Amino acid sequence: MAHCPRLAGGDQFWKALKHNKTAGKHNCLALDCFATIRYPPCTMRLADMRIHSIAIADPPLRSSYGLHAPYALRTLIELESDAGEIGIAETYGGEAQAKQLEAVRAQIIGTNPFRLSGFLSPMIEGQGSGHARSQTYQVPGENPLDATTRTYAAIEVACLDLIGKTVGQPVCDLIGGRVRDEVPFSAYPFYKHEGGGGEGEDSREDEYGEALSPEALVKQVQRMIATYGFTSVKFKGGVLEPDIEIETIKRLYAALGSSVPLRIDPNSAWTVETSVRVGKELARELGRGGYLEDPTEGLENMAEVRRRLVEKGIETPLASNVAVTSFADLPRSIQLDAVQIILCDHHYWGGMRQVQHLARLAKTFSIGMSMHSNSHLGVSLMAMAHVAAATPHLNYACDTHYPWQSAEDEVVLGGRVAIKNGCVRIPDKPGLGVELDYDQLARGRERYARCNFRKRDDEAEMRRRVDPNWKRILPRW
Ligand code: GKR
Ligand code: MG
Repeated sequence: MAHCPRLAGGDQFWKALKHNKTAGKHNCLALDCFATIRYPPCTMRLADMRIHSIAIADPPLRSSYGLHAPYALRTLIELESDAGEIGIAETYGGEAQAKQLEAVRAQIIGTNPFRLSGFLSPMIEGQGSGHARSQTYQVPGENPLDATTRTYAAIEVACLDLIGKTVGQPVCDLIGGRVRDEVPFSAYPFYKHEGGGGEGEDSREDEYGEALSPEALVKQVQRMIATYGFTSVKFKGGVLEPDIEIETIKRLYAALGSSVPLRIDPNSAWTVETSVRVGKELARELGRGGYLEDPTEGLENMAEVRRRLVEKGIETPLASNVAVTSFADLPRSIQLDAVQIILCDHHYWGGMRQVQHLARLAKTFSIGMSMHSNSHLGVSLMAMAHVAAATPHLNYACDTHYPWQSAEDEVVLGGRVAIKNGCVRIPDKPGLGVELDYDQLARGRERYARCNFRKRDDEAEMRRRVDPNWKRILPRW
């Protein structure tokens, strides 16, 4: 598999090193000395791509988009090199995503994974910007305008995993080197209906129970913290009357104390007026490392909320993963001071290196960085952890839906990735540090084949399960 002396290891490597020393080039074994050894070009090629559409049980979580279906859809991809090494990635699911990946097969097979991002670079920006491109009206993963960035990102992660496994380095160290070994994530409570996800005999245990009141929400968070040790909380609002959500945050603050940063994210459900009112009423609770995420729709409205809060002496930052979803959104957002924290996400920003570029820009303009998530398994969690580990300017704990998924659905060999003290540790292994469990993957594929879902549609699910007349209205309050 290895085409250079160092990769080949053993005799070839030591001979090359000895030769260099004899030639007077080096007299020590430091790793950087290897750079001057002349390597034959790497001839690794991608021999195969396998695309696995899977369904994973998902509890009935609520947001302003509607209701989560009993199954969330994900796609796992495997890129196999001509030497039989396999790189993996996880991304959004359903029919459209699988087709997008299938469509680039011909461009990928036979190419060198070290150079792949160059070949595919026209895909990296996606199309358009602003409302049409945003996640204001479309749930993440379903907007056709970022289809190419999502597809590119999945290929990039699988290539990096493959390269990491080939050269024996963790992905975070390939993309610039880690600045942290442990990546902090925050608890991600949702109002939810009864049920643990899945259907019929394939139903999951309802670990957290129904939570449709401030009291129940606080219990949900306490349970999550007891299990995972999270030290910050991102609460999904935009579901109940704003006064109930204000009450929920106040109770969380009373229960957890001022040292636990709190965030609320109603996914654009509020008017400017309501957003300003919530910002004022929660000035203390959302301070100290917390934030107000996408309270209202669009950059202009966000800027107006910011201006009116600052006028009142309230500095709570506004965060976004809804209004700012591409590089093309940055100039306007910066000009208006609409968003003070961007939630990055390699899955739709065009991969890990685009997230690193974004972080550099954010730092230049004194914008904070956090990370967004959607329902996902361990392969995505590890990719998120690797890019977070190698992004110095990521100054808020990342989101993760991981506590909402169950061991029965995990496709990582050895089971679920551990979250301890609220953190994911970068494993001392090459690539992403995880492998696929092929039996579990097959179960995920069977579930996909059995279930009727082929795209995420929270609005339809809300009508099916809760209220036949429900419509997403923005702003609702
Ligand atoms: O899982 O329902 C959900 C969330 O609302 C999700 O779709 C959002 O993308 O987590 C997200 C967010 O921060 O906006
Ligand atoms: Mg959000």
